[in-house]
Amino acid sequence: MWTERRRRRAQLLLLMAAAAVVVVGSALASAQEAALRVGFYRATCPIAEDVVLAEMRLILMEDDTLAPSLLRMHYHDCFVQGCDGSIMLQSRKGKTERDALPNRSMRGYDAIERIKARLETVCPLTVSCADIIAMAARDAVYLSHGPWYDVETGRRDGNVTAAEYVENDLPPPDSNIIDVKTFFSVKSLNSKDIAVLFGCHSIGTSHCGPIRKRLYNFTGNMDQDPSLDPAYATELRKLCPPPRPGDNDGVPVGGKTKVPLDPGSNYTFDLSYYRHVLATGGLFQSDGSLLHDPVTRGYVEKVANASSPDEYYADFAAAMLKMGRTDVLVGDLGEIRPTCGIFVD
Ligand code: HEM
Ligand SMILES: *[C@@H]1O[C@H](CO)[C@@H](O)[C@H](O)[C@H]1NC(C)=O
Ligand SMILES: *[C@@H]1O[C@H](CO)[C@@H](O)[C@H](O)[C@H]1NC(C)=O
Ligand SMILES: *[C@@H]1O[C@H](CO)[C@@H](O)[C@H](O)[C@H]1NC(C)=O
Ligand SMILES: *[C@@H]1O[C@H](CO)[C@@H](O)[C@H](O)[C@H]1NC(C)=O
Ligand SMILES: CC(=O)N[C@H]1CO[C@H](CO)[C@@H](O)[C@@H]1O
Repeated sequence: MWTERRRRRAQLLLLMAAAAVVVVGSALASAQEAALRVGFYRATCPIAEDVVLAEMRLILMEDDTLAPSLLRMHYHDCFVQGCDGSIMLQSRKGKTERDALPNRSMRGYDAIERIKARLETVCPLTVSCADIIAMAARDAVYLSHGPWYDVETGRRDGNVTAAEYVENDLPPPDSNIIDVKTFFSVKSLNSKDIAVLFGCHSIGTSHCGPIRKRLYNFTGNMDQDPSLDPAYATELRKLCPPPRPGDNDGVPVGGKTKVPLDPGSNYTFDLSYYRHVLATGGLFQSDGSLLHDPVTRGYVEKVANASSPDEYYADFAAAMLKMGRTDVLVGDLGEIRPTCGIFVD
């Protein structure tokens, strides 16, 4: 229902981005990258990262399902309007990123606000919401038994947001590899980055909504996606019953049931996501799409067979830093607010 229109918009955005690169390009990009750095708060708030990690431990002790949610939040923040904390902004008129369709399954806003409140007591008006989201994502991976990496900081917060940006910037779960590559290349992320970052789906769950189509009405003839392993599909159909009339429009998340993205190890950040995709075709069509391109498929096979996670973890750190540099506000741009979820209208 949404892919075609969004694909065309993404292609247009890609052309515009290419044009912009030619005009202002490298000067701006390198100025932005230069301002983000590991340990940005070393002088102004040396305990910032310790406070975030300590608070994250408490938050996840109360609800460990928030780890994947907070990792996902960094991806959504970065892809929509840059990593500028704008995912936290609220609107009385229902017009922000928080109000958009993919956000109906987004969680963790209170956790970010809680970390921000702690930081305001120790270093008032110093640490941006965008950086808190980036640090929380890193800590979420680490506390899910994944790798630690040095996170870059120095982002400032934006106050511009719109629900429609979300639809334009985030690929939908029924994307094929061409769509995925188009959306990611707008953010200067290449095929390897895609294959690496999709490993985020090693933790967390999905509602039934995003997979209903591939289970029950793949081509519109009440059929099942043939690229999905039949045994896995049977298991998913048990968890996610057929949609009732109106479900696809009225209840985008598709009920309360949640299914693991990486069955068997959904709260452990590890390499099993890649074995899962190879064996079953993955939960979303976008996960399975990794198998339909030589570069991404080669990467999936390599990681699935890896005897040690070290190389993947190094790739993951590099790709997360790259994603974390997307359209950031640095220097005099943006602002540092006392709270993150301010109302913009
Ligand atoms: C084509 C790209 C992607 C698509 C289509 C996609 C789609 C989705 C969907 C539909 C969900 C389930 C939401 C729900 O119903 O609850 C989800 C969950 C998740 N996504 Fe992605 N995603 C993509 C890329 C990424 C990337 C690059 C990351 C990390 C950097 C990421 C991290 C996560 C995590 C951790 C969850 C679990 C959230 C939770 O348990 O609350 N995703 N994704
Ligand atoms: C199946 O898909 C077709 C084509 O998109 C649509 O017209 C039909 O209403 C769908 N059926 C159900 C039960 O969702
Ligand atoms: C995986 O997710 C499902 C659904 O949320 C949950 O019931 C199950 O306990 C999780 N498994 C693990 C190993 O945490
Ligand atoms: C890696 O995995 C693929 C798919 O399971 C398999 O065909 C291939 O032989 C494996 N390669 C190595 C080097 O183990
Ligand atoms: C957004 O931030 C700019 C400064 O960065 C400020 O001038 C403007 O008033 C802010 N707008 C809103 C709606 O808060
Ligand atoms: C968590 C959150 O802010 N969810 C919002 C997503 O969008 C719907 C529809 O606009 C809002 O009602 C939710 O509050």
